[in-house]
Amino acid sequence: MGKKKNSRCRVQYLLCRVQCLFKTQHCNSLGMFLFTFHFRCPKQLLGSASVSRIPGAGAAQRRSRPGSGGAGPVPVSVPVSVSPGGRFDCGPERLLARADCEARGCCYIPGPGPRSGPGPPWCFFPRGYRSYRAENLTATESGFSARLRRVAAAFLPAAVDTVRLDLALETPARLRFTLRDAARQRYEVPLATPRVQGRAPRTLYGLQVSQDPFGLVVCRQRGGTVLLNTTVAPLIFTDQFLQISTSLPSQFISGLGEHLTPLFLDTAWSRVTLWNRDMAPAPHVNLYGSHPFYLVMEDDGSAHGVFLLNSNAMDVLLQPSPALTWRTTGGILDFYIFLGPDPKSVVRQYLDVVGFPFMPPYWGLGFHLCRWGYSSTDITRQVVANMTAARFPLDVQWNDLDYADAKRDFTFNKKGFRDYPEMVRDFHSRGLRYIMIVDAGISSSGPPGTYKPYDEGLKRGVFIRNATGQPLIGKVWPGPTAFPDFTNPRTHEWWHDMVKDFHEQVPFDGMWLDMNEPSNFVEGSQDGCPNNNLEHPPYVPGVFGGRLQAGTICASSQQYLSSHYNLHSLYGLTEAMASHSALLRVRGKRPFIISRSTFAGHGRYAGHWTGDVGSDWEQLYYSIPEVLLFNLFGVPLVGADICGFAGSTSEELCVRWTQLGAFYPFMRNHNDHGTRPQEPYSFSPAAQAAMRSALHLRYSLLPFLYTLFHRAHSAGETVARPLFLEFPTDPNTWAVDRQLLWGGGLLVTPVLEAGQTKVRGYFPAGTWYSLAGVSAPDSTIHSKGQWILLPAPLDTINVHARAGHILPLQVSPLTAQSRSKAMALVVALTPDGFARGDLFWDDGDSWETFERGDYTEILFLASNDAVLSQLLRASPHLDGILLEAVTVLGVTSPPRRVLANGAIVSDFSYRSDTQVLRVPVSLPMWEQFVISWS
Ligand code: MIG
Repeated sequence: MGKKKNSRCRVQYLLCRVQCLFKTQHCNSLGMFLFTFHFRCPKQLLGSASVSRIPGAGAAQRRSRPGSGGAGPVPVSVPVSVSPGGRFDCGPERLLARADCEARGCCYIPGPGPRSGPGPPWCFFPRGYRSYRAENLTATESGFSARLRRVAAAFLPAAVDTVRLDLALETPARLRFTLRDAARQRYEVPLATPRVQGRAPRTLYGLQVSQDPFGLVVCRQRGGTVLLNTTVAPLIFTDQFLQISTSLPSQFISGLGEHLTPLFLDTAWSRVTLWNRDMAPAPHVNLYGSHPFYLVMEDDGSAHGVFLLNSNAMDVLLQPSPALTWRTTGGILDFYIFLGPDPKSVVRQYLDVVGFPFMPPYWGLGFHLCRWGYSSTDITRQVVANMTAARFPLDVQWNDLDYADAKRDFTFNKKGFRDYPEMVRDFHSRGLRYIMIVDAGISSSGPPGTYKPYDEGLKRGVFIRNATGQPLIGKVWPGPTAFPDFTNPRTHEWWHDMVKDFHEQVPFDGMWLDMNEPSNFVEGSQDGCPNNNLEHPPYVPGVFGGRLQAGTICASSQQYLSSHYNLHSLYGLTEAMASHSALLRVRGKRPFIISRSTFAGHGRYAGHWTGDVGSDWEQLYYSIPEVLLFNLFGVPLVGADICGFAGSTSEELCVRWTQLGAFYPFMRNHNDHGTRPQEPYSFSPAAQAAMRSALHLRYSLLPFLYTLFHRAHSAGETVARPLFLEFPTDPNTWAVDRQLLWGGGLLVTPVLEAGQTKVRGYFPAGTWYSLAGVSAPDSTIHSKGQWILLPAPLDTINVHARAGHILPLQVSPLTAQSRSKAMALVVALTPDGFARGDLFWDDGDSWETFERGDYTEILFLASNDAVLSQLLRASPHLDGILLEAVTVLGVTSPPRRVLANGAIVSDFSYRSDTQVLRVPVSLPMWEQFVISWS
């Protein structure tokens, strides 16, 4: 017995280098694969010098204990041992005692650290543990394929004997590989991804395949960095448990949302669980969305990304070696690897696969106001009146469940909301837009004939079914509810009809999709769930509540495309798709949708708010990494509830939150019922003034923000951007998540702590001009790449323009409606006098203006003491809009003469202490212009 285990811990590594198939260079750092290695259990090395490298292993004692397995000391030829930080758990589904562990052919070393919980596993795979052997490696049109034959006894049920590997060199920077059951069709995520013909030449990546045990290595052709190496642990492929591990080239890994985390994840034994869940944001739990995508910063500032296209409940484990393990409970393993090589390219390459973000209407970038508890139209109207009276910009007024009749979708209560349609029309006549909440669950308990959405839905068979084929009934706000199955095309038709009916009564402008994880107040259903292997899989990821049904519907309930077990985390995405097309058909304009639940690819259809965040300073901070991460996920229209949702805010917190919120791409103040009011007008005059100035700052920047959204929509860029995306070769920027950029040109440094009037921010090397905040003569920052302490009194948020950028602004706007007013430019010169920027402009509301070419695009360029505009594309939409002012930052010597289109400007002003040149002009924006100074 011991002998047998021994031999399994000493397996020959036979390697085949695939590059011989493709004539690519091999990765330098993988020279070791040219040799055949013997790997063995570290415990067999305990007699050797390596014992000191395994602290707390207590080797001598253990070897002397009878029946402890192992064949005694073995001569050590190759000192390859598994360091504690590099151990991969051999008992994923349960804790194993030594005997069970060794029966799996694994190694058992107690400690260091606890037996369960975070830390090195006591039972772990030896290097070279055989699970699958690659055979029939064959070149294909797009890459190669192989059959992986299972060579190990399975320790989890329903192991797949033959796995088919297909690898495609899709583009020079992107490869895809899938692992499927060779004998049987399995569930695959129904997300349309690019179809690629042929094989990309001259790829950035090199590949190696280890044949036995099977493993795949992806490295950079240039420099040889190993980006992916699945030979570190065995592949496991069973019906309901699929696992694959990889080394990571650095510990700087970001992504894998949605979670309450810093921007970069913790690789010291952390676990990230993906399974959409209605859950007030807290650390270490699965939240509303699933984005199985990560981005890693490599030592030299290169970046790569990995996307696992899989929608099943999963855990992703991170460990210090550093390494990562995917553990999913179904589907197939469908991986995309993005080689960048810079982090912006990684994001774009990811979005090439899941889709570029939708273009929001211009009004959607204004200020949104909401709360749970605006219990009548009178109160809602009063809120709007108060905003106007207090001179706060407001573009979109919202209502929560209060409007609905018995909390049912597509109804309104005829008491407090008797004049609901009139209220919405009144808002429209003042230039406001209106959005109301729509919950996922459809009330199912009324007598037939009393609630059309349910009656019609039943008739058309749109609801998710339970084991007996009946609509599954759970319980949400209206009481008993059925859940529309948005994977069924008929459901989309039905949803459209309901949206249309309601819109004919209440002309709303957008939809707020809540409770769509889907959330359920009873576990599974009113009748519980069947006892089967979908409800109780052999491995349950670390979901909050411990069971898949917790807070949602039965995993084994049936949807049109597959079981809910497979489709659960797609609920919000599919609802957003249905709502997007319904709104488009009903309104004929760009849809505006904010959804709580999300999945990869969501940004194509909708935005996201970060759910029930608490009104506290910690959550204020976490909102920055959340917003930045969703930008990496291709969901740029994102924001947290300003001033916090749950619990009562404080005046100071609400001021700081409004200042930061002015730089969320989606800016909404929303509040729970029963807590203190937090509309901007409900605070002291001083607090109101601070909030007003933050709002004005945002509104003046809307042309810039809108242009960034266009870049996101048309080119896969981010809007709110982490510093590392712009400065990847400055490692100081990587973990910065208490600041954010808008595009490449604007750096926001908010105060995130109570009682502070100063704030420290990191300024990458270069010149940064204070745009807002304290504009003293010395406020320009010439940074060598350093942390800088900035003054930040309560009425101030620090915002800096980056040298080299030109920002288009709106002059003193009060609503997004005032986009027809005048514009201005801020020109932030580099020390050698250069800057550039652009403006995208259309009617702000029509569908596919970019796609139809119905827009204006202007390039702004500054050099040689002049700034000029160049019309890249013209349309009538800018007609009548004048450029009123140009502010040039960094003009080092006083100009004597300023010309606008050749005419002398006599009333320019210049301050030599601030080096700011202000040029008042009156030039048509729709024509090219030149402004020069000398
Ligand atoms: O169970 O509609 O996240 O924004 O105000 C709570 C009431 C239901 C949760 C949403 C929140 C909303 C609330 N909803």
